[in-house]
Amino acid sequence: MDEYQVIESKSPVFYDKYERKSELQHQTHYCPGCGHGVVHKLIAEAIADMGVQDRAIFVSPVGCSVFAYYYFDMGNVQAAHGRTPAVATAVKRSNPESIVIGYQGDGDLAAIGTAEIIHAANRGEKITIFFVNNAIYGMTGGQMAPTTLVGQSSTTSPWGRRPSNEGYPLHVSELLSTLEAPVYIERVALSDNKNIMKARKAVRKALELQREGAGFSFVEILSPCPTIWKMTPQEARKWIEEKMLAVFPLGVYRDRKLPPVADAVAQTTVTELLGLDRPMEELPRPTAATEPHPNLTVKIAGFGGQGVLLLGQILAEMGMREGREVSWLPSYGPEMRSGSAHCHVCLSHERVGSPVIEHPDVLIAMNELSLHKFTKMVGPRGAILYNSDKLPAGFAPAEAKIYCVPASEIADGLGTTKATNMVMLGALLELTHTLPRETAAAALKAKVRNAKLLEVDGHAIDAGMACLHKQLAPPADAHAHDSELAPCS
Ligand SMILES: Cc1ncc(C[n+]2csc(CCOP(=O)(O)OP(=O)(O)O)c2C)c(N)n1
Ligand code: SF4
Repeated sequence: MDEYQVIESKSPVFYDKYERKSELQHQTHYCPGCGHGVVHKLIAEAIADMGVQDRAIFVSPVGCSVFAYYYFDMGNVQAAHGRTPAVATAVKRSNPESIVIGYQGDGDLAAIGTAEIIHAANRGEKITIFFVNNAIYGMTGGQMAPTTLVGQSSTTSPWGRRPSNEGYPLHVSELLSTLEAPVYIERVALSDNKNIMKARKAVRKALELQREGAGFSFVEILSPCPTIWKMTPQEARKWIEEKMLAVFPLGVYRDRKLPPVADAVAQTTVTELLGLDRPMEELPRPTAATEPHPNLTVKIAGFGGQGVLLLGQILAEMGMREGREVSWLPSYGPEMRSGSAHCHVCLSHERVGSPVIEHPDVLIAMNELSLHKFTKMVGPRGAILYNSDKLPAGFAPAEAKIYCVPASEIADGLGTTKATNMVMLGALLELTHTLPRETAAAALKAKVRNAKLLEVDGHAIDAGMACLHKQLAPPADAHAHDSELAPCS
């Protein structure tokens, strides 16, 4: 009778087949002897034993472990380089019941992602980060990492790392343990079986703390990269023991159940932030008055000081008051005055997919430059409101209909050119009939403190409406029509 039986099994947390390549469905893409495979196994076993596979979400990095989502049969998100802690934060705060695992290499976490890890740890995000430190950039062929040892050569430090030129190795566990919020930080190593068992324990502990809702937990794992280190798997493990442990001492750097200062205010979830925790009936719905009106996209362009951005804000505010989905996307140059400024406003009955507008329904061109620059964006069914009484000489005919509204002049006549944008608002309201005049008054009242200016703004809106009205419905006697206000095209 056999004294022992060989059992080959795989954690149920891994997919049965790895679909990455048709001919490689039973093996990972990792090199023989690579630590990533071992860490994956430790995480998968812990998740299975804890019975949390259904609510576990893995956020993979950019690096050799970028394909982790081919292996873990759980929720998967692949973050941009270094952004795992930020993505994991969003995932956790959107799904507070989930177990969120961030997984990062040392290039990903300690170089391009330094800010993300520090701030996620400092906020005490209730996530777990596994930091696989192999002292090098593996995926890209062996460039120096922040954790590369002094004297260790890499493709970008072939002479060996010199502190005077490349600085010292970054000690991430020590660095994070200076912060108040983290509850658990430990450094472990995959140098031999005894240490792998310690790593196994640490992985479990970190995940268990998260399950208990404790706070930010972090495990740094010193891990072999035989390929880039140009060693056999055995030599690589030995190198960890002989070289890395001296620089990166193993041990527990933080171990507590809760952050030191008990805070009565719970972390804000994404659901709360977006107000989605209210019953559906309480969410703003389009009113009957606005329902028949179509969606509207507007681009407003001019120079700083013309109230371009404010006009966009007021439009968006009006849309919100009418129960529309809205977006307002400003863009302006570095100059406070006279630089170019424009904004995009969407007023929609559905969720706004993108705040960027390629072909606005209406372009409000507050100056000649904007007219020249943006006219081509407006299609044949669109319209342009141009701040002048006539088109510039030699202006090529446009596909869209252009209405000349001498808004600055009208506003000046009312006492201040500050109201130019409100003349344009009036013209827009008359042109589109998308939003009621009264809503403009209400939105303005909330924004403009100065009573005198508020009054002028009201007159300006009316004047803009009247100006457009004349152009839209010319009198029966065309000869009696005031040529000054005729449509430009
Ligand atoms: C924005 C951006 N910058 C740089 C890269 C190139 N790049 C890909 S992976 C990587 C570093 C990988 O090293 P590490 O995080 O240590 O992971 P390992 O491959 O060693 O597991 C770099 C610099 C990239 N993909 N994207
Ligand atoms: S290059 Fe290094 S880190 Fe990447 S898979 Fe190979 S051994 Fe692992």
